[in-house]
Amino acid sequence: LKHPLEHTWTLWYLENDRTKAWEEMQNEITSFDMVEDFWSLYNHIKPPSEIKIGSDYSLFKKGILPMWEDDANKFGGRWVITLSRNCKQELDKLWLDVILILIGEAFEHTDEVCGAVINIRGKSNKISIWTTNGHNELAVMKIGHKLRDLLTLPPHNLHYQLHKDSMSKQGSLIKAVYSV
Ligand code: M7G
Repeated sequence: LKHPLEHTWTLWYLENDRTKAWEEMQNEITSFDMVEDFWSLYNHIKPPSEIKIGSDYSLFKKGILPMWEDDANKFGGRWVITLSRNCKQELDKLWLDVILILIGEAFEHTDEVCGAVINIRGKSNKISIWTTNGHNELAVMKIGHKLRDLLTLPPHNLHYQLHKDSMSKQGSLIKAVYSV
């Protein structure tokens, strides 16, 4: 007997390739809706610490593309954790914890959650949790506090950025609309 998840989730892998447009670099890997199927997938793929610099994994609710442009994301934003020089085990554990929080629906306001992304960028890796409405301050803040508590992050490490600000960013700074 398998154990169903609340939602069906899709795993995406982005491999950096300068000959392609950004959207074309996203590859849909597979979807799952059972706890046991999640673990067989997880045990079968490389952990984030082993994938190439410039790559991303994204885990989104089935039907939501891991892109700002998707209807579920276009008014949304992300809680970002920036990880500078983490050890491999810490990076992999944090990503697994984020996934388990998402698929285990450990939040109130889980309807607001779209997915999560890990960007492997060498010096500073990022893990972000994407939500659907950046102006739903109550839900966004509840999710931020829950993440901070469950992931036992030190204060002032989680910053919420609107995707519309990421889209139009000038230089590398994207303003945070909330922080916890
Ligand atoms: P990133 O990979 O999110 O972060 O964005 P990084 O700066 O740490 O590498 C890098 C670039 O990828 C952006 O400036 C965009 O050109 C492109 N990009 C990233 N995202 C998440 C999107 C997206 O959702 N849609 C589109 N069209 N381009 C994106």
